[in-house]
Amino acid sequence: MPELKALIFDVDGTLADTEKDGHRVAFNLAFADAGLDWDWTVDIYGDLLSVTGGKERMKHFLDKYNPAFDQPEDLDSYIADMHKAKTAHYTRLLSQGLIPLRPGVKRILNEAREKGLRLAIATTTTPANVEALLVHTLGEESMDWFEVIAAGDIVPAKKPAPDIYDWALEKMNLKAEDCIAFEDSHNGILSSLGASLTTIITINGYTKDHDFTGAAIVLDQYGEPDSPFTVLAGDADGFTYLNIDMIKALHAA
Ligand code: XBP
Ligand code: MG
Repeated sequence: MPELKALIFDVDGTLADTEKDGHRVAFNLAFADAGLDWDWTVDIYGDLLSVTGGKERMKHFLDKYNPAFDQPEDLDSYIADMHKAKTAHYTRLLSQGLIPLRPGVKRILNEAREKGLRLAIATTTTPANVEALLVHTLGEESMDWFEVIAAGDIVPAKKPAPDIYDWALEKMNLKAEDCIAFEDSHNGILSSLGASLTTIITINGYTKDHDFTGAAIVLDQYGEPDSPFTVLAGDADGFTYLNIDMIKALHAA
C-alpha cells in the first residue's frame, strides 16, 4: 500500500455529534418559524437520517410522514427556502458553542498537520455549516487546514453515492490508495468504500446499530491518551486511542 498522504473527514457524526441536538433542533425551529406543526422528534429524525441531505430529507418526510400536506406549487423552492432558514438556525446554534468536537478530533487534526499529512472534508451538509463548525470549535484559521472542503450540492448525488469522495480526490489530485476516510454512518461508509477508500468508523447514538461491513476498524470514539476507545469491530493492534501511527497502520494493513 502506498504511503498515506491525506486524511478525508466526514463532518456530521464524525467531527462532531451534530444531528440530535444540532441539525434536528434547527429543522424544528425553521418549521415553527414557518407556522408548521412538523415535529421531528429524536426517534422520527433517527428514521429520517436514512436520507442524506436536509432538502432531500424534508421531501422524504412529506412522502413518508405527511402525505396530506397541501404542497405548494413549487415544492423545490419552498423546500430550498425552508432549508436556508434551517441553516441559519443551525449556524447560530454552532456560534453559541452548543456542539463541541468529538474526543480526539482536535488532537488528530493537529498531529496530522505536524506530520505533513494533507486534510480534506467530504460531507453532505452545506459549506456554511462546515465553516460554522470549524470556526466555532477550532478558530477562523482552521478553514485553511483543509485543502478541499467537498460539501453539499457540489456533486449531483449525495452519500451513499461515492461522488463527494471522488470529487475531493480529484481536486487533491490523489488516488484513493493515498488516503484514508473517517465516517460515522452506513450511508457514509457506502460512499467512502464506493470511492475505494480505507475507512475508519466511529459510531454515535444514531448509527450504533448500522452495518459497517468493510470498515478498517469500528470504534466508539477516537479516545484520548487518558480515556481509551472501545473497539467494536476490527483490531487496534495494541493502540488504546487513535493517533497518526494507528491511522498509518490501518492504512497499510
Ligand atoms: C450528514 C447529512 C446532512 C445533515 C444535515 O452529513 O446527511 O444532510 O444531516 O445537513 P455528513 P444539511 O454525515 O455527510 O456530514 O441540512 O445541511 O444537509
Ligand atoms: Mg456523517
